Amino acid sequence: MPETPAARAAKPTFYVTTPIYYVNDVPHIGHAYTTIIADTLARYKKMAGAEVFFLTGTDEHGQKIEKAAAEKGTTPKALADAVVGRAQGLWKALEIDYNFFIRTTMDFHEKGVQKLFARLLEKGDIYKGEYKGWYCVSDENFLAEDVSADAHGHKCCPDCGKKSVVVSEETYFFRLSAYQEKLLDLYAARPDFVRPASRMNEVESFVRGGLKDLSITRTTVKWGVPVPGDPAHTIYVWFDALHNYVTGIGYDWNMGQLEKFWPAVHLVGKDILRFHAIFWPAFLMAGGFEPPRCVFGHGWWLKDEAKMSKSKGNVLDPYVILDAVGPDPLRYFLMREIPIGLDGNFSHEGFLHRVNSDLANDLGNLVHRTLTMVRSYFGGKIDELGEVSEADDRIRTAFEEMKERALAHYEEFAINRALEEIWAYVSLVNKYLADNEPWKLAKDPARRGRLGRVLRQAAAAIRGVAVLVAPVMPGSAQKIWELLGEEGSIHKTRFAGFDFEALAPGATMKAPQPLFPRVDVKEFLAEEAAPQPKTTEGTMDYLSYEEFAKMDLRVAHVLKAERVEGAKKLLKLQIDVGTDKRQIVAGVAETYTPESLEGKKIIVIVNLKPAVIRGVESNGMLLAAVVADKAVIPFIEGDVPAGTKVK
Ligand code: ME8
Repeated sequence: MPETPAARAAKPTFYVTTPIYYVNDVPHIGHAYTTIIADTLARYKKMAGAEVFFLTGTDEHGQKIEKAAAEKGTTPKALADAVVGRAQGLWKALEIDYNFFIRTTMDFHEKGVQKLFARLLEKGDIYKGEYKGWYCVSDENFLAEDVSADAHGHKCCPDCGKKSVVVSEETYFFRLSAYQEKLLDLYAARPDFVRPASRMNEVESFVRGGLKDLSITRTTVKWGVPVPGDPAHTIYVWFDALHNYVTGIGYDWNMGQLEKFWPAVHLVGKDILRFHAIFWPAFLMAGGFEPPRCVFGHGWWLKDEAKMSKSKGNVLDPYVILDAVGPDPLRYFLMREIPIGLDGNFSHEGFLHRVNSDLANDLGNLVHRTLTMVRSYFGGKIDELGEVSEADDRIRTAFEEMKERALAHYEEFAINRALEEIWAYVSLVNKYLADNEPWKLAKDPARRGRLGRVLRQAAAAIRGVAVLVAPVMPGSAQKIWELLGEEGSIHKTRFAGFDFEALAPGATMKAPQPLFPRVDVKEFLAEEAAPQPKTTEGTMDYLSYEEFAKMDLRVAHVLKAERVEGAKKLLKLQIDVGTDKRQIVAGVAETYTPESLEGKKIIVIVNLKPAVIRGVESNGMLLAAVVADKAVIPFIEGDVPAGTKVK
């Protein structure tokens, strides 16, 4: 039953998944993290020669979504459609190259889940009974029996802290208790089934503690897959969701593909490790499938030392960073900063420091300097190559050695360590240039061959670096590839046959372009604090009229305007909105002086939640068009009183 190392080696395929994300809200940096890890590993595996399938998607059923939709005054399906558009737009912006995006509302998935449910029912792994227990709606999970009640007899969810509710209902159970020994056998046979190793112990001791049968249907939830033959029950969202990993790759519609790629590597946050390392292999064994290849439980990104989560409201919108610096710096930072498995605290200062020092200074400068010299001394094409010195040789052998170590780290999912190795090598190449002083060699025509050799060696090293960072920074790696005069896609390169010496013979290197512009920390932070327009490009995020009508737009008269200290882009405005006078902060200082706004009539959303921006309170937001990062305000002409509604 467990996959043997020999079977694994004989199967040059790699199937990687992310959790399917809930659609109760739009994805944040935490979701982006898992998805970027999966994309990096998928890209790495392709370049390592494997055939890869990468699945991601959305988890659209259950009480949580039902409730979120009701609160937003919409239907679960409409909410899901809108969030899916946002998620797909974000993955595109982050250059995530998945093979399939599964939605649990897809017809074939629902049918597949029903079929598997029916199979287990027939086998006796699912049976009907009565359940009474405490249930956390937010986490879609029953509380363990040992969770104690508070003074009023209420139980709170140990994971999210929210009050749970008592649920009593007729339900179908999955016979989880029958899988306790089989799971323990699996863990014993495959110590790397759960990674990192510390998490394996946690899972194993939970299972040793005893497994109870699991309630897997609800009569209280309407928004779910109906139990086949008993539609008063819907299938529990986790039973439904976990099966996406088999339906998404072919169960019941492309069995050949499923067989070819299964078992999968599941990347999940540590919050949902138990579902994946205990329930899921038990469901799979019951259904006659092999258990997953491995379940990797990664750590959390924290903000201000608390887990970034939608329910806590401390999430970071990836678009703020994407709009400022593009996808690769964010991908690099998330992959470099912490080992997969540990938690990390996200700070913008930390992020910008990495972008400026590792990307702009170390790699960006190396590429820039080298290409500038190739351009100015050789017109882009090195026409004379002197003898290879010991130092030149060292640059090549150091690359080969580094490559072996970096690839071994990638193979172990230690992406941060692979990047550390690559950056140590970037420093070595920078030092090589400093030691060999090509700018001095260029002054002596007799040393032209030596000059050519040094620059060519630096360019070959850069090419090698680009290939090794391609899984993490796909766009930048491609750019470097082309600047060096290479054609085609760098992603088609295979690590195994990669030849350091094979730098496009005779190709013309291009003039350098800024790869990773330095970011001004102060300016970025001021910008980040300003209310951000959400990018919805490429999505169909329709608003209902009711949603639009919730916005209270009014004509406001600007009474006074002044600059916000330390923030280049912000102005503080005192405005009259008819019902009251109030203060707003607006990112318009680059197009308007404070004086030019006084006495003007503008349009303001007056019922926007108040916010503190750079320490200044803001009670509303003005409307403006943003052209090349500059705000242009539509002023209202004529005699329009303050407070007039804009519809
Ligand atoms: O749990 N740091 O969906 P979800 C790192 N639908 N990763 C984070 C994170 C953070 N602060 N916050 C979220 C669900 N994540 C279920 C999954 S799978 C069959 C069903 C990531 O939208 C991390 O991967 O709550 C975590 O496991 C996942 O988002 C949870 O996403």
